[in-house]
Amino acid sequence: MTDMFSLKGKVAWVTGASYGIGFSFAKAFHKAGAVIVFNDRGQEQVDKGLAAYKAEGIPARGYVCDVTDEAAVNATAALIEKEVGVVDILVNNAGIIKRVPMTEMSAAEFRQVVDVDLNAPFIVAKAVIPSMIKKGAGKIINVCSMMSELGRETVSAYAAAKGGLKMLTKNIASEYGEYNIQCNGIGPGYIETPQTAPLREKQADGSRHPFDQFIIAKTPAARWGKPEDLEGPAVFLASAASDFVNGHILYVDGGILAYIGKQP
Ligand code: NAP
Ligand code: GCO
Repeated sequence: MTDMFSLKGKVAWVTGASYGIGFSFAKAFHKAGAVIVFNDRGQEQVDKGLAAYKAEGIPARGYVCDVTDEAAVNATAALIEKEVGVVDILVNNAGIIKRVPMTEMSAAEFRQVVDVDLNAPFIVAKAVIPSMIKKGAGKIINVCSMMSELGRETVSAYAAAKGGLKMLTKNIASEYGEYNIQCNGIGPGYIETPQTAPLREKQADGSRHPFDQFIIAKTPAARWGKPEDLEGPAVFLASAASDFVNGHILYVDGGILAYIGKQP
């Protein structure tokens, strides 16, 4: 039974994985036997990531690549294939958020978020699919969000991008399923990472941030998620255990999407 969750001999590329959720995906894939490849925007971030992986005993390969730069992505994909091997598992993890009321957000800011969170997953998936087709198999996991299903104040660009990423996931599944490529999404709930740190900052009086309290009340598990909570679901979607799962968004949210929220 455990063999179907093995990633032994697989090359896994996790984008934007120097830290945060991507780092946890990579750690889990390593534990399951995969060879880890990651990228980040600058050499400094890549070096920090390499040091972090080394500290965990993970011989990861790091590449400098801005995922919004199509030429850089194509060059990096070719270099990975030459230096490491065909990418068997791609996780489109790199992402940004800008929390600005829509009427105060510039079109340039909106485009920047969509560029990283939606256009880049298209670019990177397009770069690896041809070799997956030649190999006869592949796994693509797009990191979606609660905002693939829900809106909230100040995250219009992010929600639009993550909603689009949900549909891009379904379309890649539809277009390339016949080549034994499975494309699924993983939708983390509210996870404790640098990206959500502003939402969890302690107040001046030492009390919890109002949004922190809100998420606790909205989550049946009554806690924020940790990146480690995503490791099992990610290995499932990256492994043979999910070979007949395609176009699915697996929400790992402690139950937020199922729950009206605790009565105040
Ligand atoms: P994070 O801590 O902000 O990390 C994001 C990573 O993406 C960083 O390594 C960042 O590198 C990299 N990145 C950003 N723009 C990039 C670009 N243009 N090219 C290459 N790398 C880039 O975020 P996180 O919380 O780990 O989130 C990871 C993914 O999960 C994102 O897609 C996010 O939307 C999604 N997500 C997060 C949560 C949550 O609650 N945290 C929940 C649902 C979904 P730099 O250091 O260079 O910026
Ligand atoms: C926010 C948060 C969320 C999380 C995540 C939830 O401001 O609402 O940053 O967007 O990052 O995407 O699934």
